[in-house]
Amino acid sequence: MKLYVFHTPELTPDDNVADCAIAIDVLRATSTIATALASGAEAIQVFSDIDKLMYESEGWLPEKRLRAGERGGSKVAGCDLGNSPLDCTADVMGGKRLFISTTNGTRALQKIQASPQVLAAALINRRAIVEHVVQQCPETVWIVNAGWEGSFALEDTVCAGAIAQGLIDALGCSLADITGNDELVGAVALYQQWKDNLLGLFHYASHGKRLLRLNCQSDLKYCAGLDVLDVVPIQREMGVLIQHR
Ligand code: 3SL
Repeated sequence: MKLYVFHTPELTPDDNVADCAIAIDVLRATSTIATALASGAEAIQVFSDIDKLMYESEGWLPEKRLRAGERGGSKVAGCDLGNSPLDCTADVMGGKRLFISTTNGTRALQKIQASPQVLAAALINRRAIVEHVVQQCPETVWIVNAGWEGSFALEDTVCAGAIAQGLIDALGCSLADITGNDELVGAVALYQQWKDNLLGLFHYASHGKRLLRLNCQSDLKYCAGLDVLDVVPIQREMGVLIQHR
């Protein structure tokens, strides 16, 4: 197995040759997606365009759908929810389809949507993702970070490193054995440096600081939790993720 990390959707090659592609947006889209599915959402449908989201979701009964929209960290007017994973409780999500559009996370998912296997990962479901990948044993795995508007993000990179380290441990191989590109080595080094203080790292991250300014301390704390949800969000059809069973 060879692992590659791409720091942003823009840096991800267009000719997708990965057997398995994993999107990461720790703050907060993939944390929200994992939480919504763990709380019983029927599926998550992702959009980069908010007008398209509104149009597509119109076709669903209001009691069967939820619309989540985020731009610049804040809720989009007209949506039921913003992008806080803490809003994704079982009583809110149960049996509903979540239509979601966020600034960067949903773009990362769209970038890899043509891959044979598409997963959404965050720190909170890291172990579940690692176990799933070990089971499938794909030859090539791309980890695509959402970043922030085309730039590197610490929180996504540390999560990529956490997944890589989890795979190294589970497969009993060396870093050299699974390294596909230099970014992967950097991500593992970042994880090794910060694994005991992931929340502390978020305080250095530009998007972590942005969310703190928006009073999202509890979201940061929740998203820094490692291996707390046993859920594997997997693409069932283009742009639609379900919980893998
Ligand atoms: O960029 C994104 O997709 C979001 O996850 C950003 S935020 O955390 O909701 O502000």
